[in-house]
Order: sequence, then C-alpha cells, then structure tokens
Amino acid sequence: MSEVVTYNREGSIGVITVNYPPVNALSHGVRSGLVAALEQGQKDADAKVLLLVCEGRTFIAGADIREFGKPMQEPGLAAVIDQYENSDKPIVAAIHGTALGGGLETALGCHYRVALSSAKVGLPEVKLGLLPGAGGTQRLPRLTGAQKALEMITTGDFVSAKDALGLGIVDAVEDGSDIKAVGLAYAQKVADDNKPVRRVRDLTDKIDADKGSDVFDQFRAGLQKKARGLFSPFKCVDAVEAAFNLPFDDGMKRERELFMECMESPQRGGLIHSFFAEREVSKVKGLAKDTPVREINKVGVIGAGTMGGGIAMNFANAGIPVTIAEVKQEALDKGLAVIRRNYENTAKKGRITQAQVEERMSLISGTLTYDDFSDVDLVIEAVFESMDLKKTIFGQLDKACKPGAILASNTSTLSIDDIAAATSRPQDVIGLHFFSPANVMKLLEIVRGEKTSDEVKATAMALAKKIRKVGVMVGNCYGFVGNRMLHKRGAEAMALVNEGASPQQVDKVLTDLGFPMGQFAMSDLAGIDIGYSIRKERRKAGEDVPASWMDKLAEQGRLGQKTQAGVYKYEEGNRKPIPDPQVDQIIAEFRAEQGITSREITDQEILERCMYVMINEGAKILEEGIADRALDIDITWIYGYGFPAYRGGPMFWADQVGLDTILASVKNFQDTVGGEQWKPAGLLEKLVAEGRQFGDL
Ligand code: 3H9
Repeated sequence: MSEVVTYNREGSIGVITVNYPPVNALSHGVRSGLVAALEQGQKDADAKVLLLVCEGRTFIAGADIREFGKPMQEPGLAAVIDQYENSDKPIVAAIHGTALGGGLETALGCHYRVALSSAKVGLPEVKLGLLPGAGGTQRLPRLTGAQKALEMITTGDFVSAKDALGLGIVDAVEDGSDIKAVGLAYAQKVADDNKPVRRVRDLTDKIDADKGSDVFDQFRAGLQKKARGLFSPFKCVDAVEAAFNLPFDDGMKRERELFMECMESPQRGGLIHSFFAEREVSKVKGLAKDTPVREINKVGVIGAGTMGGGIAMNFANAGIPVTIAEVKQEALDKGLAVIRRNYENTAKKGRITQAQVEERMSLISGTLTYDDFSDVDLVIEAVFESMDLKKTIFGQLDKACKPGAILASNTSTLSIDDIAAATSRPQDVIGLHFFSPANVMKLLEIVRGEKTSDEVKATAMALAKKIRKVGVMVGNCYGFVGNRMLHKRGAEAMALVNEGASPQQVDKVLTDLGFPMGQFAMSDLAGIDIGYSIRKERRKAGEDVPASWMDKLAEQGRLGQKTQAGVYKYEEGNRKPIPDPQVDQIIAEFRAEQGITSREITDQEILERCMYVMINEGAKILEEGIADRALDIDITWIYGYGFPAYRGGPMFWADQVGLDTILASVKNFQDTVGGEQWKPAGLLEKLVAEGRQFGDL
C-alpha cells in the first residue's frame, strides 16, 4: 500500500487516512492509495463502517495541480470516487480545513459527511480555468438544487461548514479540533444505527424540482457581464445543466468532455501559472525563511488624500490602530470623512455591518504633528511625488519615530535610496507601494533599498500577508517594476494619440485584451495630476520628456474622475468614462501646434506598441535584477493593474505570443518609431537566440 494513504481499524470502524502534505492533494500516489485502502477496508470483516479522514492542516484540497498537463496515470479520480460510492459498507468523510475541488468531490462520493465547524468546502476549479471534473457538477446539484450549485461552481467561492449543513452538502457539523475523534464518533453512530449506504448519484428530488426551469438561461445571461472574456464559467453551467437533462452516467460523460475542453484551453494554463506564481512571490530570493520579523502593532500614515486614506483602511481592516497625519485640520477632517463614507458604502452593500464600520473608524485617528508618531512601529508616507518634500518628511520622521520603527514611502517612482539618505537609519527605510484604490487592489510592491535590512524586508513581506495583500519584492529604480512598465505603455499610448488614434480606440484594444480599464480611463482614476507632476519632476531632473496633450488637460484643471473631467468626462456619482469632444479639440490643437498630420492607426499596431514596449521593458527589468523572476512581474501586473489572470501575466503572455515575434516587432518599431524604449533588451535577444522563454529562466 502507498504510504500516503493508510488503513487501520479502530473497533468496528475501518479508518482510511490520507497523509500527503501540505494539502493532501490527489496525486497519483494518493489516488492509488485510496483504492488500495478501500479494498483493504472492504475485505476487513470486522470493519462495519469506513471513515475517510486526513492528517495535517486540511482535508483533501483538490486534484494535484502540478500533475496537470502531464499524461494522466490511472486510476483517474472519477473512477476512484466511483469505487467509494459503490462500496457496500457505508463510508463517512470527516472534513477539516478545506475540502476543495476533487477533495469535495471525493467527500460527495462518500455516503455521509461530517465537518468541523471551522471547515470550509468549495469547488474552486473555475478559478483555475476548469470545472469540477470528478462528478462535482453532477453530485452537488443533487444535494443543493440548481441555483446554489451554479453559484458555487461558477464563482468557486468557499462555503462555511454551517452553510454547507444548511445546503445539505454535509450531514453534521461539530465544534472542536480533533477531526479523527469527530469522524470516529459519527462513524460509530452510523454503525450503531445500521444506517444504509446513501449514494448521492441516486438522489432525485432536487433534480426533479429544477428540471425545465429557466435558471440556466438566467445564469448564463448574468455571466455575460460577470465573467467577461472567461471560458470555463460557461462550461460549468453546461455541465451542471447536464445533471438535470441526462441520467447520472451520461451526465458524468458530458462533464468529462467539458472538463477536457477547459483543460485544453489556454486560459487554464494562464490561471494555473497565476496560482503558483502568487505563491512563489512570497519566497524572496536571498531572504532566509527564518529571518526575524518586527511586530507591527501601531501604524502612522502621512497624507489623508485618496492614497493615504486607502492605506489607512487596510490597517484598520486588519485590526491595527493607525494615525493619519496631515498639515491642515481641514484636509484631515475631509480625509477622515471620505474613509467613513467608504466604509458606510461597503456597509450599505451588506459586506460589513454598521458595528464593523464603527469598530474600524475607532481604530483610525488623526493628527497634525509627527510627535504623535513617537510610538508607531511603522510609518508610511503617502504625499505627492516630490523628492524635496519626501526628503524633508523623512528627516523629520527620523527624529520623531522611536529606534527600530520602519520608515516607508508609498512613492510610485522616486528612489528609495535617495529618500533613505535623508535619515540616519537607511536600514529601516523601505518602499511600500500601494495601488489605487489602496483599500481594494491586492498588490503591495515592496521596494528594497540598497541598505534596507533583511529584517525590514521580511517584516514588509509578513505585513503584506497580514493586511491581505500580495507582496512582491522588487529593486529600486525609476518606477520600480509596475510603474516603470506602465510609464512605457503610457508614453506609447500618448504617442499613438499624438499620431492619430483616439484615447477610446487605445483603451478598447486594452480592454479587449482583458484589462478592466484602458490606459486613459486608468489615468483618470489615478488623477491626471499624478502623471503631470511626475513628468514635471523628470523634466526638472533634466530628462527629455516630450510635451503632451495630457499636460494641457492638467493645466486646464481636468484632473480625472475627481473633477468629473479628464481624458473622458464623468456624470455625477458615476465612474463610466464618456468620450468628450472638448478633449478631441485639445488633442487636435496639440497636433496642430506640433505640426503632426494624423494618420489611421490599426488596433494591431496599438496592441503591439502598448504591450510589446512593456515586455521589452520587463526584459530589461529582469536583466537588471529589479525583478528576481518573470513571475514577480506577472503577479505585479495581475494584482496591481488588473492584467487578466487567465493570460498569466505579461511575461507569461509574451511566452505564448512567441518571443521571436515580439523581438521582430520591437526591432521594427526601433526603426520606425524610434526611442530608447524600442532598443531591444539584451535578455530578449538572448532568449530568442537560444530558443528559450521567460518561463525557462
Ligand atoms: C481539481 O480538483 C480538479 C478536479 O475537479 C477534477 C480532477 C479530474 N495541488 O495556498 P497555500 C500547494 S482542481 C498541488 O500557500 P493556504 C501550494 O502550491 C483543484 N499543490 O496555503 C503551496 O505549495 P508551496 C481544486 C497545491 O493555507 C502549498 O500547497 N483545488 C494544491 O494559504 C500551500 O498552499 C483548488 O483549486 C493543489 N491542489 O491555502 C485548491 N493546493 O508551499 C487550491 C495547494 O510549495 N488551493 N497546493 O508554495 C488553495 O486554494 C489553497 O492552497 C488552500 C490552502 C486553501 C488549500
């Protein structure tokens, strides 16, 4: 028998135990072990009832994703579950942690399910571009009915044990932490009561109730908006519908066909890359796992603007008290009022309670002096992008904050080393770059300075987790990883408009690729003044930053969404960008001033110039060691800029397009468009010459 699954008997209960850390995924070893253990349990004359239970932190968390894309080794999961369901002896699944995907499907193949109250269950395959492929789409609706099964399978969201009980997914929920004891007690009850095997496949009442209803069409219509650009959610609906239209065995066949379609779709590759990349970024190259971390129990934020307010909310949400400093009382009051309004809006949507609003607000205080930062463990500066101002602030913080306090800047472009030089403790200075809206976007770009200590780096990574962000460690350079690439795209997008494209055309190409918003709609969200002050700073530093029609917008007070006019115009209380003829006029005037004759620009040219310029820059970022791995860039873009996870991030996407294709195009633009941004990255040329990809690095 495989050592990852064992069989032993306790009294009249035959216990099948899975022990395959970290998450008991259904690898080939586990699948064959499950079959062998079941056979042993069947043969064991003294075992009246069988119990399936897992060691470690969780019940089976799904198929072993690492095996996807490789040839499948028998036995397949569906066949294993079939054998469990067909067992003559009742089988109880005892669930702790998370029973997910193939794990929940295995539990559904058992005849009874008991769970700890802390457990969760779910079918998250859709998040990997798949659908439950071992009977989940056929068995779950037999327990819950169509609507709930569709919700669970198309969102992949987890359900608490308590809710699972209400939905009929589990039969009992118990408090406590000893899952084996809970499982044994339940199995004993099944044995004592002589309960029969109860096969989910044979349940018909929920199926009959929803047969012929329009729930499926309604669901598909809703998905058109929610799952824009995605492949597998629609296949999930088809598979669940089969449970209502076909006998069980035929439904299983249909599920298999649809599962294979998803398996073969490029979106599956992109989403699985994203899944592993998200976990990989937490392992920072050169940073020992046991690096000590500092406690962060109290935080200061400088600036009560959109960014500062959003940053403060993250800490209040995590139960960490935070004090916001402003220069004027009026600005402070305004900032605190915006935070309250944000929380109230969330409460109105039912996502938090009014009590939680008050609780979080009580953790946020305001001040007009850095003297109140004498006991904070971390302070994050979030004022506008001016090096002079930041240096002054950091000099003051150095004096006001206790030794060991971490001094962080939310700068999105400026040098952390230059900022750190304004203090006597550069080892305690780090960049914590949040993305707008800071209380929503999951990315935290953590910028290591030349002198930042390992302890401070490790603390920042741990902090990211605590406030539910995905932390990516990057090096110090202009714009770091995210904005350095974004600014190349932004400059190219502005140039495309100079040459003849409209902002709407550029944005549409990007949203068609799967971005939630285009370059210009994003500028409006962030504020046109941000890019404007960055360009001004760079010009001041002597860089050759060309004049832009967007400077004119800023100069005319068109600062984006906050002034209801930027590249687009906005209606009161509505974030939908509306093309504005006044902006067309500004662009036309700019072209005339610059002597530009506009030309027709194709969508393909927009795609190549906006995206390949980023890939070329990404390759330079890798070459310089600013990002340690291509996947760090991918995660930065997925969580900071809404790059579609189903395309796996920009560098993964580039590998799919083909690096030779991209290099040829970069060279073409080097000749036709010109500029430093189109100088091919040495790494890109090297990879193409060697027939390798970013993923091979
Ligand atoms: C499926 O089941 C298909 C079937 O319907 C049909 C088949 C025919 N496989 O997230 P963590 C690793 S599809 C392999 O940091 P947490 C993970 O990479 C599957 N490895 O911990 C990490 O490794 P490392 C449906 C896996 O406590 C380590 O485990 N199931 C798998 O924050 C710890 O993970 C899912 O989609 C896996 N399935 O969260 C569930 N899962 O330490 C996906 C995890 O080397 N998993 N690993 O970096 C999760 O949602 C979370 O990992 C979980 C734990 C909630 C379980």
